[in-house]
Amino acid sequence: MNAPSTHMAVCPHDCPDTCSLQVTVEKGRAVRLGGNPQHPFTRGFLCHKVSRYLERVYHPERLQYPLRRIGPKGAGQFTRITWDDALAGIVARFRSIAQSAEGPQAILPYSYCGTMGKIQSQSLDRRFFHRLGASKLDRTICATAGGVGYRYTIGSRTGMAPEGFAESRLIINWGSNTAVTNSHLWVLMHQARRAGAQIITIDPYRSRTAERSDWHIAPRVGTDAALALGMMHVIFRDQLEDHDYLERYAVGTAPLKTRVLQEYSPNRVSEITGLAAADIERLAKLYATTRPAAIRLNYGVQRHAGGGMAVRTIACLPALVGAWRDYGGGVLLSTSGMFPLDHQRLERPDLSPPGTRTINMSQLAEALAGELSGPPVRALYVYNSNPAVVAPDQAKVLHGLLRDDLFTVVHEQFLTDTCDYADLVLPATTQLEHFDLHTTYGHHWIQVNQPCLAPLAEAQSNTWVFRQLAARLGFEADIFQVSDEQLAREALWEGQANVPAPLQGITLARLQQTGPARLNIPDRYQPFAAGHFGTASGKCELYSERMAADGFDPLPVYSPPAESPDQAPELAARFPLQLLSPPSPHFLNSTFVNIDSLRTAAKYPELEIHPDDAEPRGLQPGQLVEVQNDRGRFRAVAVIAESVRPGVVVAPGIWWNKLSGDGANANATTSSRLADMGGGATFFDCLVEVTAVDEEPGGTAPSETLKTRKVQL
Ligand SMILES: Nc1nc2c(c(=O)[nH]1)N[C@H]1C(S)=C(S)[C@@H](COP(=O)(O)OP(=O)(O)OC[C@H]3O[C@@H](n4cnc5c(=O)[nH]c(N)nc54)[C@H](O)[C@@H]3O)O[C@H]1N2
Ligand SMILES: Nc1nc2c(c(=O)[nH]1)N[C@H]1C(S)=C(S)[C@@H](COP(=O)(O)OP(=O)(O)OC[C@H]3O[C@@H](n4cnc5c(=O)[nH]c(N)nc54)[C@H](O)[C@@H]3O)O[C@H]1N2
Ligand SMILES: [Mo]
Repeated sequence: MNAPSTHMAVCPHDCPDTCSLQVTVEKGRAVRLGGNPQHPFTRGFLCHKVSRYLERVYHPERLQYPLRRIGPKGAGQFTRITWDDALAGIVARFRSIAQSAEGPQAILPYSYCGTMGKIQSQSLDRRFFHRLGASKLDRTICATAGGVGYRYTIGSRTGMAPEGFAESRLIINWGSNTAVTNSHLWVLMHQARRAGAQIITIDPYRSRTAERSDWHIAPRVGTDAALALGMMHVIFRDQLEDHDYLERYAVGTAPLKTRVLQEYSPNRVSEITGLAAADIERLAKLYATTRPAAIRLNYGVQRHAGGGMAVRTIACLPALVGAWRDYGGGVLLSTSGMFPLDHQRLERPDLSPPGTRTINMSQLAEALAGELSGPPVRALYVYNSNPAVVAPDQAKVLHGLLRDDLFTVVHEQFLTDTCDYADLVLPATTQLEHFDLHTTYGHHWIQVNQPCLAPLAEAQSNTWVFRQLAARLGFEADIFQVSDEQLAREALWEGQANVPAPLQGITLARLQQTGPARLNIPDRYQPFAAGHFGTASGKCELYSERMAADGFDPLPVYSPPAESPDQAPELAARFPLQLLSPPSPHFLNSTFVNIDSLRTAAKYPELEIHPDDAEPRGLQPGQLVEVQNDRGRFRAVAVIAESVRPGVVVAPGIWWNKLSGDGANANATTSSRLADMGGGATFFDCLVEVTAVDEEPGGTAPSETLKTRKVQL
């Protein structure tokens, strides 16, 4: 019993890599955690965050007991209570709201991907809120704009095989910080580079990926569609297109050709993007004449008012040059659409009463302010998310969370900023303490996570809580008193006759016995080498009837950002800088900010600014600055560098408010405006001004306070 044992687990975090983990447990305690060398894609190495996962599991500030608020909202003052009291309190409040005139839709679940595991993020929780009749949550904060845009062109959420990148000769990271956010794919890109491939990165910011690429192209923020259309112009003008591929497998070539030849000359695109016309020419020619040519298309492109259209447009490029014909060619946005789990059975959307409203999670600010249609939100149940920190228009979100007539429950591993506003805080298990089933959005493997530790103190898993609440509300035992393992079997279609082909033969028992399993797809997976797109026409839709029916331009077009000097000159006169706030390499969204070793590595909230913008503002390196617009303000330490285009500033995140200067992070300035498609968030479409903060004479300089700020919980 006391001999060390080794267990297989899965990294739960929101990242395309979904690494396979190996954990050594000795006397009930995890003593080592590393990558599983047997996993063919994640191959035994971990990022520097997750290799410190045990610092999270055994952190002295892990939540251990349910807590009830005793101070004002936002103050984070709590007293310990029992689970019985906590559950009874939730049930009483949910019941009284459901029975009131406002009804159960006044209850709003709020969750995202604190864990990506299907069971702890997307199973009994969904059943519970559906059965309760609560408002539904549209989970738009990350990927929906691009998801919808991509589907218009391609017809599914499928793309080239990630392994194929090792054989590419030209690789474009388009709005993708691959070296940081998808490190196992980056390794394959380097394998290709050693074999002679060129790596290009398109990003207004010299990210770590851009720094390590052969060519960094830095367009103006939110102008990617124009760049892609300029490439198409050159390709058609110089007859570099793949006629045969287009003829067989695409629709709309002729109108697209006419549009790009007439409207998107390199000179016009140069004006929009700020790139030299010669660079646009060179990029187009390289892309059209190098095979295989791969595009890693990621989130940087999507988080703008025109983000959906940008993704839809870039996704047309491989068809133009026939890149899909090659293994190692095409575009990869996400592999998430390749795992056909039985979501209907798992989530039971049929339990939700017809006509139940849906609230867009990117508009939490509006929802809490009572600005959306339907009853006001009276109760908020947060799990797997930290909205006080990650949601846009933060001041308004926090204002809503302060409402005394709002009943807020937060299920968490740590006392996050969101917890500070809760009426009840519930302690959550970590990945080593609960069961889960994992698909992924970055490769083709499915895995099971077996718990190897007993839950810490009174921590409980998400599904445990929903089972308890369901029982107390008298919900059907056959739907709710179901084990995590049984839920996994249901997700895998076990016992059903019509198992989708990619999942045939993949059972929970097999995953438990033999570890990660690859979907049943060909070894050298090439989805569109010979057409077979998922669109209505079965072809790559350069022209899309569906888009026309949905009120969009049916052809690719440049759809500008909402907040840019070109688009909003009056706003830009007051707030002339475009703010990007992508994740810091040391954090995973807001997860890990409270891990001392990682926060020390990230130092303090920084703002990278170009010397041409720093100089007229009188900024010195290392100086404390305030970043602001009409929505709010936050503080950071200035880093003056040519790592950003003039006119662009970058604040890596996502810092906890209470571990930042003045208690706010970059989301104090971001807007809850939605993208053109999928109701997506527009974090990177944000104009701000930056000013120096005077250091206090005599006292500790504010920048020093910010730099030395420690966890104060
Ligand atoms: N280490 C780490 N890894 C992560 C995460 C993390 O927090 N930390 N988060 C995970 C999650 S949830 C996600 S969604 C993914 C995100 O993965 P990525 O999309 O790779 O990450 P981002 O850093 O959000 O955006 C990528 C780049 O887009 C750039 N960008 C911003 N605006 C534009 C634009 O208009 N055009 C172009 N071309 N580029 C632009 C940004 O400067 C940034 O460098 O990463 C996942 N992996
Ligand atoms: N300014 C700006 N804002 C952004 C972004 C950006 O790039 N810039 N990125 C956006 C993107 S892409 C995303 S995906 C979102 C991410 O937003 P979130 O999904 O909210 O991600 P995290 O900040 O990592 O918070 C997840 C929380 O879940 C908790 N958790 C982990 N496991 C469990 C569990 O098993 N049970 C429970 N109950 N809790 C658990 C963690 O402790 C953590 O506090 O942020 C968005 N916000
Ligand atoms: Mo995300």
